[in-house]
Formats: sequence, structure tokens, C-alpha cells
Amino acid sequence: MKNNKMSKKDKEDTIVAISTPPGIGGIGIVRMSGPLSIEIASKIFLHQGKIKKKPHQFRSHQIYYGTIIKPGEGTLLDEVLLTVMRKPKTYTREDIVEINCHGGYLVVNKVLEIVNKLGARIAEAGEFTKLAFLSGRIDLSQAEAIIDVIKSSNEKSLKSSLYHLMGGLRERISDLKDRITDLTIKIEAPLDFPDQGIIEIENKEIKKILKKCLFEVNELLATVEYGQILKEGINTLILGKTNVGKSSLFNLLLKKERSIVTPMAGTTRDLIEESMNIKGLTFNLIDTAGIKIPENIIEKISLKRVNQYMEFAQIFLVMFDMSLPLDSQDATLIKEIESFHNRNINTVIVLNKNDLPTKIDEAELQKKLGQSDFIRISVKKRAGIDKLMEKMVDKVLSGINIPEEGLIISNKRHMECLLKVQNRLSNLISNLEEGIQTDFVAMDLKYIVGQLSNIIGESVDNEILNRVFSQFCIGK
Ligand SMILES: Nc1nc2c(ncn2[C@@H]2O[C@H](COP(=O)(O)OP(=O)(O)OP(=O)(O)O)[C@@H](O)[C@H]2O)c(=O)[nH]1
Ligand SMILES: [Mg+2]
Repeated sequence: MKNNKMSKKDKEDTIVAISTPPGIGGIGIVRMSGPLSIEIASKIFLHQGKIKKKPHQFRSHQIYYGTIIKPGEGTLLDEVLLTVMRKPKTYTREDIVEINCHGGYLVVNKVLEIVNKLGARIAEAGEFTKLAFLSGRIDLSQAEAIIDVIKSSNEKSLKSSLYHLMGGLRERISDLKDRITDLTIKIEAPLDFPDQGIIEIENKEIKKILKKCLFEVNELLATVEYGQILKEGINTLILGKTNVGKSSLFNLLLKKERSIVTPMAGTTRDLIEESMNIKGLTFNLIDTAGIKIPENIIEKISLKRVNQYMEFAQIFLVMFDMSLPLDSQDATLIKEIESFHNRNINTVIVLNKNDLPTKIDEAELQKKLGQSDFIRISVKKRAGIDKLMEKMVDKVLSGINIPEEGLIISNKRHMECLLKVQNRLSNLISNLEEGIQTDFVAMDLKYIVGQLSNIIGESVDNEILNRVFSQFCIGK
């Protein structure tokens, strides 16, 4: 393994970090991991129990009440709860001490400072989890799942991340890897030991095994699109001419007065972004400036930004005002979205102000848009909103493969490795159909095993590890 060297160096250190988010809170946790943890705790913790004990006498994984004092001076720093967790049954597989201080910037930082002075190094982002990985308690896909669990913004994404955390991906990848390794051995053995009379595996048999593996890799890759949606959310752009009610709809969906709403045309100038959940999916809603012919520099910049965002959206909510006839601003909007029609962007056509007398010519709109699937709403009366939300979910999920249960690939690094495996496997299968030499097959199989190992972090290099762990927060 390429990471042995790093593992040794890291293991000699005792590290410390504040594991709770910065700022004022109920509690603030200072966490230490490494050989000096319990010794440092003994120098700063005064137990307040009936029988006064020292941290090295504490039972593992049990909470003790006491105070933190400045060593030497005896000055009181905080009233705390302290837990000693002895290796190996800990997050990092090293001795861990956790100190629950009163929340607040100053107190936890003072405790951190003292622990640091007594010999614990300040931990890097994700270093506790890195230790869990280096000690072999979790594989890389599980470490990545921890970040995903922390960052999950919806139920479905959390469920999928937890599945990875419990080793779901590791199991599937290890299984694939074992089968391909077995096959490599079967191919190489008769070549390596020609006098042992080992029977060569037939091409037909090799193809059968590889086709089964390719089928499974394809199945995993088919979940990527859904995985991305779960993880990143769906960029949803609200478009329409000025005053059509974009900001009103944005606020209603978010259930808060986020954007300014006025009867004046051109109220919204900036793009305003907020997330919301519908049926367990995260929609990143973006309120925009009204589409119109720009009359000044501000409107020019606003429209430029809308155009830039259109490139990254997955769904457009295109709004029209039912209480007004179609006008040149609507025509500009229709022209704008026309160029996106062939790009697989979902559009939901929303007709707003259904509470007012209808002046819009729906037949004409239908002709211009080439579609008649309109959702009629009134933001003012809060009518039609459920239907709109249902439509948004339907549009996003239509045409993508939704795995019933189990493993979903949402991590780009995993996807890239799997794509390489898919590519090499399918080339190999077609080469075998043409009858190539088996010793080349073994080389390809080793490459595939290497890519599969990368996913679970068995042969991954330091650069990739650093990239993975730098995404963590400090103290995790
Ligand atoms: N009658 C009626 N008025 C509405 C409805 N939705 C919004 N309005 C009103 O329409 C006006 C414009 O609403 P906004 O939400 O600011 O419209 P906008 O599209 O964001 O406008 P710009 O930011 O200027 O592009 C406000 O006076 C709203 O109260 C509706 O369903 N019915
Ligand atoms: Mg607005």
C-alpha cells in the first residue's frame, strides 16, 4: 500500500481539534486522539466525584464530571464532562478523549490552546476520519460516505449515504474485484507453471464471467444520474417577464419572504438562491430578474447573469401572466428558452395570476411554445401550488433510472473509476470475441482490479487521499 509511510507518521502524533461548529452553542467539544490523549487529560482535568479519580483510571466510554484547570496555576477554565475512550474500540482506533465544554468561542479555544501546549498537534481537516481509514476501520468509500452523511440535505440522500457508510459499496466492489482476481489467477496459472498440467480456462468461460461483471458495473453506473440529483439538488431557474410573479412564487415555495415583491416592473435585479425539499428531493430554487429588452447597464448585467445561470439549470419554471395578453417581453423569453429545447432541460410552463380575468391567448402560447402542458396557479390565492410541485418532481424524475433500493453512485471519483472499468471491460469482451491472446487479457484485468481498488482506497495515492479528506470539516 502506498500510504504506509503516512500512516506511520500520523500514528505517532496526538491530535486535537474543536469538533463542534464555530460560534456560540449549548456545548463545545474538544476532541483528542493519539497516545498522549489520556496523559494530557490527567494534567488538566479535576474529577468532582465522591472518589476522586484520574482520567487514566476512568472506565472507557463513560462520562465523568469535573473541571478543566490551567496546569501549574490551577486557574479554573470551565466546568466540563470528560470521556476517555480507550483503543481499539474508537473512531480512530487510537485513545480518544472528548471534553464537553460550555459552548462559546473563548472557552473551547482556551481548552484547545492548553491541550496543544501540552503536546497535542492541531488536527487537519478530516484527520480523525483519515486515521479511521488508515487504521483500516473503514475503507475510503465509507470515509467519503461520512462527508455525504454530514452534508446530506434530504432524506433520500441521507439514506443512500448511510448505505455507503455501512459498507454497501465496499462489499459490492470487493466482490467484483475478487471475481476478477480469481479469473486473472486462472488465466495466468497455466502460463506461469506450464509443467503442472493446469488446464487453461476457455475463452468462452472468460467472456461469460466478464460479461456478468460488465452487467453489474453498468447497473451501478445507471444510478449516477439519480445519485447526482440526490447529492447536488436540482438547479431550478424561475424565468418570466417582469412582474409576472417570479419572486412571489419563489417566496411562497420557500415559505418565507426572501425576495422583495413590489408592483413595480424590474424589482429583482440579482439572482437569489435558496433550497427547498419536495418529496425528499432538494430543489435549488433561483429567482431571477425579469426577461426584457434591457434599458440600462443594471438590466444588462442582470440579464447576462440570468443567461449564465440558464446554462447550469436542470429545470426551468417558465412563467406567464394570465391576466395580460402576450407581449414582446414574453416573445423575448420564448426565444431565450427555445435554444435550450434540445438540451434535455426540463421546462414547466406556469401561468400565474389565475385569480384575475384571463387575457392571455392560450392557443397562441401553445403554438409558440409547441406544448400545451400548462400549470395554472395563483400565488396570491395559493392555488395550484401542489400541482406545480408534483409536476416539478415528475419532470425531474422522468426518463431517469431510479433504483428501487440499495446502492446509488453519487460520488464523481467513484463514477470516474467505474467508467474506466466499464470501458476496459467492454473493450476486452469485444477483443475476446475477435480471439486475442489470453496473456494480454491478464494485463487488462489487473488494470481493472487497480481501478476497483482505487474506489475503496486500497491502492490509492496520497494526492487522492488528501483531496478526499480536505473536504471534511476540522474536528471530524
Ligand atoms: N393578482 C395577483 N397578483 C400577483 C400574483 N402573483 C404576484 N402578484 C403581484 O404581482 C406583482 C409582481 O410580483 P413579483 O413577485 O414582484 O414579480 P416578479 O416577476 O418577481 O417581478 P420582477 O422582479 O420585477 O421581475 C406584485 O404586486 C405581486 O403582489 C397573483 O397570483 N395574483
Ligand atoms: Mg422579482
